[in-house]
Amino acid sequence: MINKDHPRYQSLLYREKIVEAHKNGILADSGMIAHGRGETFDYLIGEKTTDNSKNTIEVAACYFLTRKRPVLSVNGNTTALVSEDIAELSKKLDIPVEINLYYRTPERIKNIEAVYEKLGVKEILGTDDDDFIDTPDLNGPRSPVSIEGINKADLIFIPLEDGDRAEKLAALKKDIVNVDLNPLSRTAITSTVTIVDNIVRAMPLLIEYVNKYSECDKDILLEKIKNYDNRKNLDNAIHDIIKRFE
Ligand code: PTJ
Repeated sequence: MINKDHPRYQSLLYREKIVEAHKNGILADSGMIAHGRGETFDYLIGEKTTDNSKNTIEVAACYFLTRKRPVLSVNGNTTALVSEDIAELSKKLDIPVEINLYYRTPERIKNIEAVYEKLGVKEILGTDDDDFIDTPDLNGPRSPVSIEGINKADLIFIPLEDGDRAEKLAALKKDIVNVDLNPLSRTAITSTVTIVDNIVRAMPLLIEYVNKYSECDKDILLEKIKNYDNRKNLDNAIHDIIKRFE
C-alpha cells in the first residue's frame, strides 16, 4: 500500500505496475532494469513533458494521421505501463497491435495477447498463430514480423525498445515513431520521430493530438512533418537535461 502523501507517489505507483506485470508473466526479467534506466532519465528531464517533447508528440500524431498502414508494436514494458492507451489509439485509428518481444516465450505472448483482447483490440498480430517473415539483416527473436502487420506497415510505433531493430526497419524505408527517455540511445538516433518523454505521459498527449488533428487538412499535417528535424529534437532534449545541472 503506497501512501498518497509520499513525494514520489506517482513513480512508486508505476513501479507497482511493473512488479505486478512481472508477477503476471507479462514483463521480462530485464524489463525491471529497463524501467530503472527510464526512471533515471526521467529524473534528469525533470519528470515532466518538455515543450520540445510536446512539439514532437504533435508531429508524431501528424505521422499517424497521414500514413496508410501504421502498426503499434508492443513489448512487455509498454504493456505493463500503458496498455489502455495503446488499445484506445488502436481503436481510434483502426490500426493493429503487434506483439514483438526481445525475450519471446509462448507464455508471455499469450499473457500479453490476453491483456489486449480484454481491452477490446480488434486486430492483435505477432501471436504464435500468425504468419511471419524475417526482418532482413536482423537476428534474434524480434526478427520475425507479422506478414500482414509490420511487414506491410509504412509507419511503426516502437516504444521502449533496445537498439537493434530500428535501424533495420529504417533501412526498409519505413517511418518509425519511438518513445525513449534516453536521447542518446541507438533507437532514438535511428527513428524518424523520437519522443523523449515517459510513455505514461506521452501516450495520453499523443491521443489528445490525434483527436485534435483528426479532421484537419492533410496538407497542414504534412507541412508540420516537413518542418520537423529529429536530430534537432534530440539536441534540444540533451540541452534540456544539461540545463537541469546549471
Ligand atoms: O518485453 P521484451 O521481451 O521485448 O523486452 C523489453 C525490454 C525493454 C526489456 C528490452 O527491449 C530492453 O532491454 O530494452 P532496453 O535496451 O533496456 O531499452 C529500453 C529503453 O526504454 C531505454 O532506453 C530506457 O531508457 C527506455 N525506457 C524505459 N522505461 C521508459 C523508457 N522510455 C520512456 N518511458 C518509460 N517509462
